[in-house]
Amino acid sequence: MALRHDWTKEEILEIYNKPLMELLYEAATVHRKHHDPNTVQVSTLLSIKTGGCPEDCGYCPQAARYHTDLEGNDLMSVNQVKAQALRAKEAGSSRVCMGAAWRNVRDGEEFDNVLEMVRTINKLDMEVCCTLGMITENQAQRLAEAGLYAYNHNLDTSEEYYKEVISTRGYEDRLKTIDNVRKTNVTVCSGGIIGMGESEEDRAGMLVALATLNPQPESVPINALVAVEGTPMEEQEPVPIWDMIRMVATTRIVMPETQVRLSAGRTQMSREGQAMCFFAGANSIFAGDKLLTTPNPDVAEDMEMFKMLGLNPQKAFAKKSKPESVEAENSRFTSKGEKPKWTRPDHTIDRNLQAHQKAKTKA
Ligand code: SAM
Ligand code: DTB
Ligand code: SF4
Repeated sequence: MALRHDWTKEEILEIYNKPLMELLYEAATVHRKHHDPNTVQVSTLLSIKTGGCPEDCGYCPQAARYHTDLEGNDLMSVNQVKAQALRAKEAGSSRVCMGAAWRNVRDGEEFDNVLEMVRTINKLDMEVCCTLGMITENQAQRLAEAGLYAYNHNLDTSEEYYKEVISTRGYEDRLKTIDNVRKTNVTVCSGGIIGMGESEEDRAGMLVALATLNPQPESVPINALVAVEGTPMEEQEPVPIWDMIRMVATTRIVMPETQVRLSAGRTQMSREGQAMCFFAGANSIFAGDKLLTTPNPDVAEDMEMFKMLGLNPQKAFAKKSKPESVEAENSRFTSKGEKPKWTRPDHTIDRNLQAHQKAKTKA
């Protein structure tokens, strides 16, 4: 059956709110039709540039304006990245996702170094993903040429609720970056966070925005908010596991071919809870004792869980062949020195302002 790209919020809400056993059965049926239910992708996160970010994302410990006890660092070296990627490969990961606390990518030495990191990991026969903030079409092409497999750029929530979370950029900037990535052969990874105080309508709204993209994203991370002290969301209650299961199942039903990633928040989840998420169609996780800056379950414990559930890690390039990687000296693209016009709506978000004020008083 052809994939649907015309999902409505009402339809998605109806799925999300089905009696749980119906929802699980339907999601598991879709899952089995499109994927091997015993294979789960294992991806390792690597924070190549931590903290000091100029944005005001209300959930993020890396935003400079909040006080979060975070030790920031400058861009890692290519050698450091290679060593970490090798460790991840030995631990069973087929993908490395490099994250940088940037608003957007700027052409120059640092971006050239990131391109070299992409080439280096590609040569290790691993899938390489980057999440570097907003990028232009030219930057997406340069990443593709270096051998990037995926670009992560989350929509995070519905367009309506986005305005309650971030004031330093707009939803349209996110969509534009995703579109820039889509113009290349790099796959799109885009998802969001639940537990930020959003309504069920907002959760459904985010899934509409993702599922109506054509093509749909190849991977969709579903994060449960990690409420970090100092951020505007420090007092958010943990997401009930049932919400996570419903969100995963609904994502699976509306995006049947996508890899659905059980992302941040797994340290709070029991094995039984995670098992239900896998049954509901999650087929990817982040492994490694750290996400970007916050804790994640132990690799050994995750592997024990895989054994217990009879799950096998997915091999690299199982879904799409390895991209070619062109050396810097043979590149067909040069920096265009563009100054893209990303928006800066700068509306007021009370809880973000309060957290910023509190951080200033503490300093
Ligand atoms: N700066 C880039 C950007 O914003 O696109 C890339 C890194 S950013 C940390 C990547 C994603 O991590 C965010 O879009 C958000 O979905 C997720 N994230 C950040 N902080 C989180 C938290 N406390 N809990 C759950 N997810 C979080
Ligand atoms: C995604 O959706 N989740 C990851 C990855 N993509 C970049 C990041 C989660 C970050 C959780 C908070 C932290 O560790 O800083
Ligand atoms: Fe910066 Fe990304 Fe964190 Fe927002 S989510 S503050 S852009 S690192």
